[in-house]
Amino acid sequence: MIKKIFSTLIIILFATSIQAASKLDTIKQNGELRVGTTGDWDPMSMKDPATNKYKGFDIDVMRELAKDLGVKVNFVPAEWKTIVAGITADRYDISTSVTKTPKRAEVAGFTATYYKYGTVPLVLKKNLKKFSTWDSLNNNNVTIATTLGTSQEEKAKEFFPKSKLKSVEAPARDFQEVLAGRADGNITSSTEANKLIIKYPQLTIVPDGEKNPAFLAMMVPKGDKIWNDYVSNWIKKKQASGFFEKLLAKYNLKSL
Ligand code: KH2
Repeated sequence: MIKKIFSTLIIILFATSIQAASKLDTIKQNGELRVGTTGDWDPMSMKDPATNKYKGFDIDVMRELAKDLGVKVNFVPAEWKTIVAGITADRYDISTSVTKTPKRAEVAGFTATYYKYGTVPLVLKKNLKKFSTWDSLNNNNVTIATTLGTSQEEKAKEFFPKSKLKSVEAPARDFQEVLAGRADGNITSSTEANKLIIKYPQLTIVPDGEKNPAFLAMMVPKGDKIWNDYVSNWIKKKQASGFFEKLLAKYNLKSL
């Protein structure tokens, strides 16, 4: 009996040590880098519905990473509400950038960061008098729209504890609720807000300043230090060589 328990223990130990091998090895062996991406985040990851091809800042980053690894890149469709689960369930080796949040950090690893943004509220221009500050949106007769599974959904609870929160599921988006009058406001990155107010002139940014400086990074499996170090060092090397600077300019993004 004791012998049996002992040999089972040895087998378990052996099996876990095999599992602990780095993704870096499997990626090289398979000749493929599997990248989870949502394809709905302008300008980070955008899927062209006509061709089903991905493009964007993070797509260029991942193509370059795969090129430097000497492997081909395979973009795996992901959704915001399950993007973290895709990492823990090994559906992909890495994700395109997401906002670093404490909740995500509990189960996934974050690489070095390469982009920072601030958060702003969007409201209808015709309501600007009523909603001219962050504070004016924190009220029990106010509805704030969020998109399920995003960092904005996490943050809205903190910013607007008194307000009603309404979460919609992508491809539906929070700002569409504001446009349709079903919500009074939503929050998003200043980068996206500046694009949206051009596309939808009915919308405006609440002129009360940015909050919540947030950092973007790729997600990798939590325990895999070798793979995380590899990608993080690659990011630093590419920052030093000017690769990121050029790419930020290509997509009209501010540098870190
Ligand atoms: S985050 C990304 O990592 N966004 O901050 C959120 O959760 C991206 C704002 C869903 C595309 C649709 C744009 C929400």
